[in-house]
Amino acid sequence: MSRHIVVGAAQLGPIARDESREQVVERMLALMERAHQRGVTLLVFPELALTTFFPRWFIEDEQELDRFYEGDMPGPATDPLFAAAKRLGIGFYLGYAERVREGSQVRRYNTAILVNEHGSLVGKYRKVHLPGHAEHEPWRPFQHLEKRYFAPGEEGFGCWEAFGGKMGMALCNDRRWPETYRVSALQGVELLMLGYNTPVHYPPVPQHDHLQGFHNHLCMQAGAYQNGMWVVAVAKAGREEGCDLLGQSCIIAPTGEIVAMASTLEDELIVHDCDLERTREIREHIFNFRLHRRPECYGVLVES
Ligand code: ING
Repeated sequence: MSRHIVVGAAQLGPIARDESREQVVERMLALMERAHQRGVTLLVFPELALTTFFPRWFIEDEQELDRFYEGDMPGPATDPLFAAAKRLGIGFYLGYAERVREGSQVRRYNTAILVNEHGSLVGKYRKVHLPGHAEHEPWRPFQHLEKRYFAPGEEGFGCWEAFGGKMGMALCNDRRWPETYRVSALQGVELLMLGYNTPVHYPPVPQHDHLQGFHNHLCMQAGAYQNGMWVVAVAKAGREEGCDLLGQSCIIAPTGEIVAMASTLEDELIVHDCDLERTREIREHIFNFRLHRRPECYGVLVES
């Protein structure tokens, strides 16, 4: 028995600070059309896919900062994505900066949504692990102000029935934390999708710069194997506003094998026919949680 889903990873090259959402959506629609020609039914876009990675700057002007957030989803610029999803029968994951009014408060999140092949919103995820810092640190060649520009997601990791299976979502730094995969797998997630914007240069520890590609795949291959799940990881890549972002978007099988990987730092589509039933090879054997897992020994994991 197999349960196939043809998945596409739609890597995006650099997005300029002054590039309009309409221009970016045009690029995404071109990738969606190509994905359609290849039989894709689920297309994964990067984190913060509609704009340049603005946390690299210290932006004091509130209005200037707000330019990078979406108030409505879908909104005028993203409606064409939802319409294309419906027309082509392709669902998608989209990462974006969300601005939402909660009572009298305005809250800002690093968010991803899952839209099904009918163009309907299936789920929303708000980034749990925010990296970087909250105050301006002028010593850095560029900032990483996610702790300033976003509130951490409070709902944690979810599981959504769609595309004939159980789907999970994460964002960027989440992929470095083993809890992301385990919490998702314990809810039954068979395919975890995530977008990332990863500067190759990491100012606090520059001696690790040459390891960024290794660490990127190490975390996700381990997470996939140890939890018997597919992982689809999609970069915003290339030299964006003078900052080199890691590429190497990939699709990883529950065995931990990379079955497809991008080879450019541009807009690039990679595709793989994922059999969701293959999660059973791992979950019914080596990592059979019911038979082998010892939660009574792991208490320290959930102490703060
Ligand atoms: N970016 C980076 C990431 O976790 C980072 C932050 C870069 C951490 C390099 C460690 C090394 O991939 C985001 N957006 O989380």
